[in-house]
Amino acid sequence: MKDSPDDRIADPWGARTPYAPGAPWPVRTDLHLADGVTEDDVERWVQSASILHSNGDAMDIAVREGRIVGVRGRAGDRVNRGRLGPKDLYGWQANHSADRLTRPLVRENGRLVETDWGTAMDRVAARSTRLLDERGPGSIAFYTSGQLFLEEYYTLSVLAHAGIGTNHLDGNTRLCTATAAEALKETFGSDGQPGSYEDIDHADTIALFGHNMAETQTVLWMRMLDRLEGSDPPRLICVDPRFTPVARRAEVHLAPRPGTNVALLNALLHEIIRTGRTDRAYLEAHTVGFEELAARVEHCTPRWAADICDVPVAGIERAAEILGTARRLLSTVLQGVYQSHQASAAAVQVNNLHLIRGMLGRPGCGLLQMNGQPTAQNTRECGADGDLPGFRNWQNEQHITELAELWNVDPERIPHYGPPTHALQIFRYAEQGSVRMLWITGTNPAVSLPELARIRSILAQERLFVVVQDLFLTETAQLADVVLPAATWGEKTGTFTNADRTVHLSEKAVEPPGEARPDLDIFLDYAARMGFTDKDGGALIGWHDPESAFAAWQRCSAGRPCDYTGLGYDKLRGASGIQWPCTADAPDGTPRLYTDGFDHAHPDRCESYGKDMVTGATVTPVEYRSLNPDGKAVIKAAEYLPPHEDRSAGFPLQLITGRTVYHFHTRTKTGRAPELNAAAPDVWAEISPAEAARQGLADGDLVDVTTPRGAVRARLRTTAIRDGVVFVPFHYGYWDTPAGHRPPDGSPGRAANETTITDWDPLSKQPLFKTAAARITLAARRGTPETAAPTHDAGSGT
Ligand SMILES: Nc1nc2c(c(=O)[nH]1)N[C@H]1C(S)=C(S)[C@@H](COP(=O)(O)OP(=O)(O)OC[C@H]3O[C@@H](n4cnc5c(=O)[nH]c(N)nc54)[C@H](O)[C@@H]3O)O[C@H]1N2
Ligand SMILES: Nc1nc2c(c(=O)[nH]1)N[C@H]1C(S)=C(S)[C@@H](COP(=O)(O)OP(=O)(O)OC[C@H]3O[C@@H](n4cnc5c(=O)[nH]c(N)nc54)[C@H](O)[C@@H]3O)O[C@H]1N2
Ligand SMILES: [Mo]
Repeated sequence: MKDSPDDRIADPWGARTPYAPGAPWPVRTDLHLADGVTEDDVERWVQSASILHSNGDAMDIAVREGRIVGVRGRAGDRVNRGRLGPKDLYGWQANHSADRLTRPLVRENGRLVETDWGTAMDRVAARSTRLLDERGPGSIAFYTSGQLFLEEYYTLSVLAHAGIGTNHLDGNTRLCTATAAEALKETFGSDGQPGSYEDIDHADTIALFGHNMAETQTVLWMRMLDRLEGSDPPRLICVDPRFTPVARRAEVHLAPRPGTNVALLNALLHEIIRTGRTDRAYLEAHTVGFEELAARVEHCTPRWAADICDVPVAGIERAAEILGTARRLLSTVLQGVYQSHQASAAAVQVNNLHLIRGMLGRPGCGLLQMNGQPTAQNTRECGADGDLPGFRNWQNEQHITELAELWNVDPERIPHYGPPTHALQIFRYAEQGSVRMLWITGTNPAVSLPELARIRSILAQERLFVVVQDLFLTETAQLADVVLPAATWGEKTGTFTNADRTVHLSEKAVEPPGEARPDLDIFLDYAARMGFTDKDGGALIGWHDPESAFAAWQRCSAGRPCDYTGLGYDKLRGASGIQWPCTADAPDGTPRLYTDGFDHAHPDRCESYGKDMVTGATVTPVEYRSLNPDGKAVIKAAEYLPPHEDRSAGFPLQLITGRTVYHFHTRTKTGRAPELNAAAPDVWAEISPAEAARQGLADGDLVDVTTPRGAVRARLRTTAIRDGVVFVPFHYGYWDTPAGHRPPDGSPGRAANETTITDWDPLSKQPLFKTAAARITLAARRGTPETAAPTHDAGSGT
């Protein structure tokens, strides 16, 4: 069928195509073209995939007269079978936005002025050289993205690790899926998604933990809706303090107090063990650590958890019954788990749930420790998140030797004296003065990091040389010393990998605006200017375009869990994306990992020896080898610990932040797409009607949401959410306010991160965007003139 996108703002998921268990998901081809353009007018369709979430929805870009004029889902692709979500149907319009950066900018006498590429890149190279001479490699840091292409990350990773020789390289993936990676490493020894989207077709039970899939992976949710409306539908469990669209379809919805996931999960594990619903043979053959888990959750009864989480005992028992009797269980985990104080501990308990029930490696038995950003998987596998490329282990000398041979450098040149520096620590070093140059690519930390007043003051320091590579003059770019205009999706070629390991090729469809250049070209230019060499004096980076960069990466991935050696651009030009590992032995890719044991967890192969579940201290190689000599899955128990920031008389509420279906992050793209912008033009705050009554507030009032760090001024919406919890979307920065930038600190802002805390999960180092103590106060009654709104026009939202 074909779906007309006329009302995909009002109905983000479009028409249903129900199907039965085990049947293929029917095709539905979604299409959206600019006003007045018909399919006959399109001159070329250029292959690509979605860049506005991690689902990897394959699409063709419609081109006419050198411009993008629309998109169409690819019917043959395994991921979406032709479907697209609202952001993808409309978001491409941002490519042609009139305010794209078209020339490099440099700071002169305090102001950013246009210049040519040579001048801008010379400045970056000269500063790098001077810092290397005067202060050494530890004075240079890179903060990148989950939105560039694989070829770009690998190049950046090699130039940072072996060219500069710094350990200060991380991605905004730290804010996003660091916990997914960590949880997979803790349990399976290595990153790498066990499951497949096809598990949705087979599952009889689906559980979503802190994942508002309906709004954040709309096409995956369409697949679930089609199962729910077909014959023999799966049973759905949702764990989320809000009554999200997912919760509304769930058979059991548990709405815990934010920050209590570990207590809830321990109670579910307790019940499954108590009722004898474990798979003893599977545990025996494939795991270590079960006895400790059983002992640790012994006291975690549903009644115990009900008090902590404030959910009904019967609800926990019901969920445990469903999970305990499932025959094909699929679970997904995302930010409601990852962005809290026990993020890794909780995510690991979901892994444990699958292990004790033997629910892995078979159709329908899927575990999706989800990604968020489109190319976050590649940031991780290429080592642009600080870890070493190819999921190599910084504590394993053999892995370092492999990289050193591959790059033809001395092993000592690759920093591996300690764990990679995580993003918030990089900013801390910049604050303290040991980091003197920070190169930011494809991320907007002046809106997306916690505690924005602090981030702004760090970036604004005179002594810190800030390079920002972006499409627009973002809130972050405004604070830079050099701004490099980048080409983006549709304007450059490269590959990327979605949350279920599906690799797609995205081809260049149109020219970038003005002098904007692909990120790969910028990194290669920098490497050439810096003259990075290998130990024989040859060029460290010997590739020159996307395809040769991909080939270099294939060599690096060989023999590792994320083996790309069987792939190639030509192969990826076929009907569908392909799941890694893809090798000569598995030329069509690999639907599921761990169909036959957990060999990536072997002490010689594993990416990590694991961490302490409370402190995050690293386990030593010797300890790991004695715990898990044969490479089995590791069951790790965790004690529940309360959230770090307590509510108090002054801050009686819990603040959680997150997303709406219509916007992507700091809205640099979706805010420039008219349909999406109109659907959610300004920030709002959600509390329950009962909570509003308690606070003397009403729907539509203008309120300030205040924490010990700062305040956000927003329109109040009363919605179905736990009493005592306030939700604020984090999308709204300042670029589209009348002033275009944040006015001086002190007044309430518009960005949720004015209020969030500098604090992180001890294992994954992912910041805590989902638990802070807050209060909500009236700024102006609905309908009164807004004299008190200094920072922006607070529209009513929708
Ligand atoms: N429309 C849209 N889609 C996106 C994105 C986007 O910006 N917009 N971004 C992409 C990216 S990078 C990411 S990372 C993903 C994120 O996708 P999600 O994780 O689905 O999105 P969030 O809204 O951040 O958080 C999910 C849910 O966590 C719940 N939650 C809060 N606290 C708790 C808690 O203590 N326990 C539990 N169980 N739940 C809690 C919130 O109520 C919220 O509904 O989305 C991707 N897709
Ligand atoms: N309070 C709160 N804060 C959060 C979250 C939350 O739930 N609550 N979620 C966190 C999560 S999960 C994430 S992923 C982050 C996202 O936070 P950010 O990564 O900061 O958000 P984006 O707006 O996606 O920023 C991407 C930037 O890259 C630019 N860009 C796009 N394509 C390209 C390209 O090809 N090349 C280059 N050079 N630039 C490009 C865009 O214009 C944009 O400025 O936010 C985190 N912050
Ligand atoms: Mo994310």
